[in-house]
Amino acid sequence: MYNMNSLLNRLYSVHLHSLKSLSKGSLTRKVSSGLSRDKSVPKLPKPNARNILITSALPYVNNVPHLGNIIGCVLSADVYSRYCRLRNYNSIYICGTDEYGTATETKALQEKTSPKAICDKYHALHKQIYDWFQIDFDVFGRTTTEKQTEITSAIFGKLRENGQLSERKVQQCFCEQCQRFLADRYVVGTCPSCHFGDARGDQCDKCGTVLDPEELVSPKCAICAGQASVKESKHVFLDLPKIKPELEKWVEGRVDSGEWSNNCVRTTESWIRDGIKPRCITRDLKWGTPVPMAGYENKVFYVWFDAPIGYISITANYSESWEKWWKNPEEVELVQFMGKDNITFHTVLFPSTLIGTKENWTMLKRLSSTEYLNYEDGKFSKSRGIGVFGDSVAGLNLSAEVFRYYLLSNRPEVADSVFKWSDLAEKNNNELLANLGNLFNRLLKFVESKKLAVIKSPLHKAEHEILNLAFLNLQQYLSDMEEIRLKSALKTVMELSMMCNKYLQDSEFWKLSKTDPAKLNTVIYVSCNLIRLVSLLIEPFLPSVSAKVNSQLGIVPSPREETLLEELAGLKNSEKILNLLSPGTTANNVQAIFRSISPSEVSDLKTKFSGKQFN
Ligand code: 2FM
Ligand code: ZN
Repeated sequence: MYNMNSLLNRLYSVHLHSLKSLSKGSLTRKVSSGLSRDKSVPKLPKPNARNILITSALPYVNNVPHLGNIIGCVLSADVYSRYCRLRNYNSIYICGTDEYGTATETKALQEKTSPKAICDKYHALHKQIYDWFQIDFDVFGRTTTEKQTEITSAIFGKLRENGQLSERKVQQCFCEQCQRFLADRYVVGTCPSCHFGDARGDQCDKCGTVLDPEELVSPKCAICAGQASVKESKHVFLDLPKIKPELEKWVEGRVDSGEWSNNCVRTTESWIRDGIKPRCITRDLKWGTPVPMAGYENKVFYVWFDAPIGYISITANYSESWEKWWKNPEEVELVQFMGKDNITFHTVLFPSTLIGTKENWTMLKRLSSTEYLNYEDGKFSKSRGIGVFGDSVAGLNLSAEVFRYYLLSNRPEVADSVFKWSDLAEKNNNELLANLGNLFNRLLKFVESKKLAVIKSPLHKAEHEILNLAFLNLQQYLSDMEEIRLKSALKTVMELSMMCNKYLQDSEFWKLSKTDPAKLNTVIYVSCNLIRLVSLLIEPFLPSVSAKVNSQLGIVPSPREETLLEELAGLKNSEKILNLLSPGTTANNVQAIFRSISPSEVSDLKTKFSGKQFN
């Protein structure tokens, strides 16, 4: 549980600087309307609005995502996207499945079907899993579309026109046994840089070096473990050294803005220093985006060349006016979420492709990356049945809120973190149930059972204190969310909830109807409004918890409610928090939102996901 003193210190240390910059942004910005969540009408950038284009790394279609994948991108981006909507920013959240490549071809062979059928099946599975986790995309598309071919061809054409491409014969890994050229990830061997013995052909998981498979020492076929031989094949290369000066200028600007994390800056700079050489962008494969060039009929684009173009083509399938998002750097902020192994593809390779076209693309502004989430004492492994995968959560009698809360409060923001069932249960019991659930349930049950209502009432010392703390807490939350420090923002809301619990406990509200009815009115007035505040701030993290609390308070969705956070961000003093609820608000149909998780459940869950289900 929390320590009250350290909590107060943390709140009081909110820098004046961040308060000023926040209020400057929020008070002067024109609030645009666009309140409806009607997804059939695509959103487009608007003048004088903050237009934010949010993407989550496109998950590989052939993998069932595990909890680490979910917190790594789609869930983190969802929280930020929900926050942006509450601030009435004009944002869209784009994601979809990354469907091309050998992995899909291999899966199709395993399942005795076509790559297309694999993509259809697993795209639907991904969508179902993300729906369960309440991930609210504006569009969840896929990369195997005509628009993808069209836009990739156009980008390729521009690169060619601008002399950014060259052709070379390359020696390439070939498996005699499988009789096929091996895609990068299907070659394994020793990393030439750190000598790790199990490096993949595209990247070493140990030292992070981006590799070409021929660079591996003793390369082997990852499918049949046979020795990989090397054969000659002709390929197209993107001339990164030629693009380097412009890329460096752009990266410097981004680094100076302070909007990239240290990890992101370090990884990018070291790659630019050591890794800038012509990069092969075609492959000997069938399942991919065709290369529009004579002599390349049997080849396709390298997945890491065309997958990021997927962000653009998915947007293009959402709206014909996609260029208003993607070729509009003056008006659009591009914010991208991903796991740490994806950083250089988004800060070097994709930006170089865009720069090379000499067109006016919307370039990456802010990147939020995560480290890895491990599982209990090791790693998630679908094949060994270790860890929790998205297709097995629905039947566990645990709500999406519990997973969202645990994953977000344990988000591997600056270092790897570990999923532990005992920890999940502890956080559920001590934080969700004993802190947040207690605040909502205890007070609202009391208001309902005593038939009380919110009445404007005089404030005393305790009320001024808690409102001032809530105001500081709100500023801290806003500054965290703007900087995408999601874990810290969530902690801030939980601290606010704890302070409200303390205020209520100190008021001894349960005795007041007899001893001091006027004070009871004050306590109900203040604490119900504070509950509304907590429920609003928790909404990006736990949307259905918020919806339940709102429904118990009789709040119906309305334009004001949908963007209430923008109104709050403009407040200059704490007493305005008391305008959140209309006078006369009551509580109805109050029910507990959380339940306790017992030690025996923990032990059953641990056994179930320890790989034993396959024994
Ligand atoms: O690492 C991955 O899961 C990739 N499928 C991410 C692609 S992100 C984007 F570039 F498409
Ligand atoms: Zn092989």
